[in-house]
Amino acid sequence: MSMFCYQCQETAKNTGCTIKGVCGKNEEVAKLQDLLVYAVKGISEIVVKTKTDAAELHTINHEVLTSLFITITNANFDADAIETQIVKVLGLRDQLAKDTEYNGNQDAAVFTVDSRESMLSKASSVGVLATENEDIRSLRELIIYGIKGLAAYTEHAYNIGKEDVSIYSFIYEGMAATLDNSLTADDLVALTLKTGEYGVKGMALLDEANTSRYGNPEITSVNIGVRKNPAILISGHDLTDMEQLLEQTKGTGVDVYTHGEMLPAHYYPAFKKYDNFVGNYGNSWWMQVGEFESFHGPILFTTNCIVPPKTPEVAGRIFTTGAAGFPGCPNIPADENGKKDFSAIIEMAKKLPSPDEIETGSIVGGFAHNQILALADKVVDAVKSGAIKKFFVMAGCDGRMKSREYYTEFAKQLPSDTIILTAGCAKYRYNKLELGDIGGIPRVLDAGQCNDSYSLAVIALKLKEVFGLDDVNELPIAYNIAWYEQKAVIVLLALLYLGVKNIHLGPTLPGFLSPNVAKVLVETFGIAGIGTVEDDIEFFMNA
Ligand code: SF4
Ligand code: SF3
Repeated sequence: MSMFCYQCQETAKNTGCTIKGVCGKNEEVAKLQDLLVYAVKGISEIVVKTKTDAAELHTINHEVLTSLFITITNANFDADAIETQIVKVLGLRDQLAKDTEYNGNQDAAVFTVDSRESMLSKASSVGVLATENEDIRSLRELIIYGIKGLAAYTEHAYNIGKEDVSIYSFIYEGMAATLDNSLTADDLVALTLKTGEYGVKGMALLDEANTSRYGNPEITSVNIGVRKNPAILISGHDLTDMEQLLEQTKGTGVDVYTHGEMLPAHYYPAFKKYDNFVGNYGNSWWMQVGEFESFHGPILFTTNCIVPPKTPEVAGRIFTTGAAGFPGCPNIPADENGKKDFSAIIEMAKKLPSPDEIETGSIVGGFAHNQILALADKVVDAVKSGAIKKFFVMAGCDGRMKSREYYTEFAKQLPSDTIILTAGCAKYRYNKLELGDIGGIPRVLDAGQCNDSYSLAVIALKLKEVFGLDDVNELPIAYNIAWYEQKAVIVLLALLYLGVKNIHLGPTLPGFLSPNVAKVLVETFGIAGIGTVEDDIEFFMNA
């Protein structure tokens, strides 16, 4: 077996990618990512064993976030960039060991490598399969994937200047625990819930960072057509990149469009002032194949999800920044103040044709917690009068599997007295359907990016309070969540931590859940997969 990865929903046969990733990740990249995760475990071991205060580790904290983010599905396919990060992290690890007088011998904290070859060879013995017991392996990976998602959200908050040292301390605790052979399955289940607790903290921190800097998302109609100017497409989740791109393009005659998970940027008041911020082009991440061709202008990836470009023409227009990377595509660095120079992208845009129109019209979103709570009276009245029977939280990810048509069909067949609460790229499966409204409340309420699932939790907790209920599960809310990558894992763990039960997860249950771990999740939390649209709607409506 040349590689092993089972961290995402598209993993081969739902058991593991072993020759090449379904995502396009090759063996070399997969192994280097395994080694980078292992190096982070080594740093974590040193921090935990020497009881070092994370507040003193500024550079290391940030590099740990970036390293974990790099290993998220579809974030970085660039072996050279990952090797550079490994070298950097090992240097920091060794300096930390010296400074803290670490005298342990945990391999992750002490191993050395001196070439690409030695890295690949080392990686072969430290990947996912290094843990032999399949239940322990499953729980360790569940924790690591949750932490990867947490690291991504924490990195976005960091970029806005918001930090919470307790999150870094937890990341070290959690990553170090995955090396600790004395921990039992029960210990790891407890740590899984703790990961969810920090998931809530991380999403709350990012929410605070985004809204304090860019204002509270508000109801917004987003244009999905095009204008005739040259243009740049920006994808991913990082709003500081969004801000800098808008600042640098204003007055240049170059328009800016969002793709995929960047769509919710339109909902923030701070970005509405830019005349060249035109709209959203296309759909969710996997539709970039095709949509990037007809866009014609340069594309900036601020995070996942990158699909390896099919033609050199498209590849030649792709730029990355932050943790994102693709071989041959420039990665635009930040200076010590976080400033990035996007002039190369802007100059390229000026020489290229304007985008082809692929749709016209608009979509409506911006229903994050502040906006929904402003409408709370209306929502509560509609529930009391019976105009709204049930809410369906359908947050999460989209993906290319045909089985995801389930979500479009599910949205179409839901009774007209139900409301869909969404966040993340999952929304593209139904956000352009004509589902109407209930007394002026649209039937699809988009809170924003996947991290804005936090908003949906805040809304649920608020409704619980308004209706005077003891348990969030007594609300007329059903959870039918679509997952793909590790950010969805932290969203799921956060919901479990908040006490939400009976979440249905699809289109398949994670391949990394061993039968026993899956059983614990089913028995303790009522987690279930999906069935047919008809059966599931009937089940949810009668639950
Ligand atoms: Fe396979 Fe997903 Fe891992 Fe890519 S990220 S190698 S598709 S499991
Ligand atoms: Fe989508 Fe990749 Fe997960 Fe942020 S962009 S939700 S899949």
